[in-house]
Amino acid sequence: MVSETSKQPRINLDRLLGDIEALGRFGATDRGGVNRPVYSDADLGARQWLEAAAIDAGLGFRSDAIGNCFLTLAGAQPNEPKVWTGSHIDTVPDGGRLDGAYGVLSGLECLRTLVEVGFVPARTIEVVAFADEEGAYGSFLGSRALADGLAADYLTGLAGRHGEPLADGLARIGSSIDAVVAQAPISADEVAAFVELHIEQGPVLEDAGLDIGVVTDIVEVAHGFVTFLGQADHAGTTPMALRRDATRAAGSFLTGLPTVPADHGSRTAVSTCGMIGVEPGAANIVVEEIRLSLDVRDRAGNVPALQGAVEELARRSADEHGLNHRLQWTSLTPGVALDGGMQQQVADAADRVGVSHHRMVSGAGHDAQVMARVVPTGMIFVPSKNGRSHSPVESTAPSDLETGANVLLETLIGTAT
Ligand code: HGY
Ligand code: MN
Ligand code: MN
Repeated sequence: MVSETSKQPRINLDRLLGDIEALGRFGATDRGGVNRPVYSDADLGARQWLEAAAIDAGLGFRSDAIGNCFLTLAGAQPNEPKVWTGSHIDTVPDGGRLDGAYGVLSGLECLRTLVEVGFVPARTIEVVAFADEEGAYGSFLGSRALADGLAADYLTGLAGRHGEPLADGLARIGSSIDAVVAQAPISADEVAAFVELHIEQGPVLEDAGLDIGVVTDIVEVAHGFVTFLGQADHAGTTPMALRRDATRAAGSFLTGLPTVPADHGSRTAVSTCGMIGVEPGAANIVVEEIRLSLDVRDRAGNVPALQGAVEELARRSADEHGLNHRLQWTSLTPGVALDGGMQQQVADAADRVGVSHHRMVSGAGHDAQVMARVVPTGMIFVPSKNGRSHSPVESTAPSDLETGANVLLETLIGTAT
């Protein structure tokens, strides 16, 4: 569709809202959220839906060994480096319908609109749905396969949130670890630019009454686990003074964890424990092992200091109760400053759409911070209602969804011609 004022193509909001609704049905929960981990039945259904939607829009479709999907609008100069946009269609457990999906579906709607108005870009434009951004097996697995390549020994050690080996997940999409290892990362001359459209997932834009976030930096994210080691005993007969109850050390640790960012990080620093596992796991057994997940974040370069403080807190918490512990970091995704030229492309696109914009840091991790390692990368945010996300209440006003998709469309036209 072409806008009356600027004669520039504009997306069709009803179609985009319909796609968000349709994709949200794959893994829909009874709380109004979405549970769609990578390689799950819901994910397989979503992939098939996406392929059909791409073909129906007159686009090409392919997927790679790790399960990244690519929707393609061929350019007039097919040998020129491509322009990529995209995000992820996997979700956190009982997450929202927009986190990731909004960026992929807006990309689809942008390419559908370009086909509709007969606009042929010079460069081929592809929408990428990256696999396992949310880290059911390993954070940013799909984008890391494209940017860095993934080694066999790393992949064979990966398991899903419930222990299922990565090889089993890959088999569900007809792939294997060997196929992933054999897939070469992209070369610098394959892709000229990458831009990701995403909901902000925080309160900044809404509080400031702004339409668009032009992302300048994405935080560094470290994930890991600390396990406190006690001794299983009868919950009724074992005298309190003789118990080696792992929950006591975990209690001290969880009380201290929220103070680490303020004491050891910048204003952007955060930390949390999102997963707790207990063994043996019965009400009448003193806990032998308690395993806590770790998520610590801060501006690029600051996270190692936070990790040191967390390690010291774990040591102190175990010693205080005469218990042992083990702590293992499983990933550190470096923070990045996004390409200045791409930031300007996004800001200029927002000006052409006629909306306000604001440069800001992303406290959430994104595939964009992985792609930025190999491609000039930009990121566009739209406001989140009450700053909520990773929850069924996640939502963004349709007018804001439309604005973001049109700024993406203008950014793609600006970078692909
Ligand atoms: O954890 C994150 O920031 C993202 O949702 N994967
Ligand atoms: Mn997320
Ligand atoms: Mn996301």
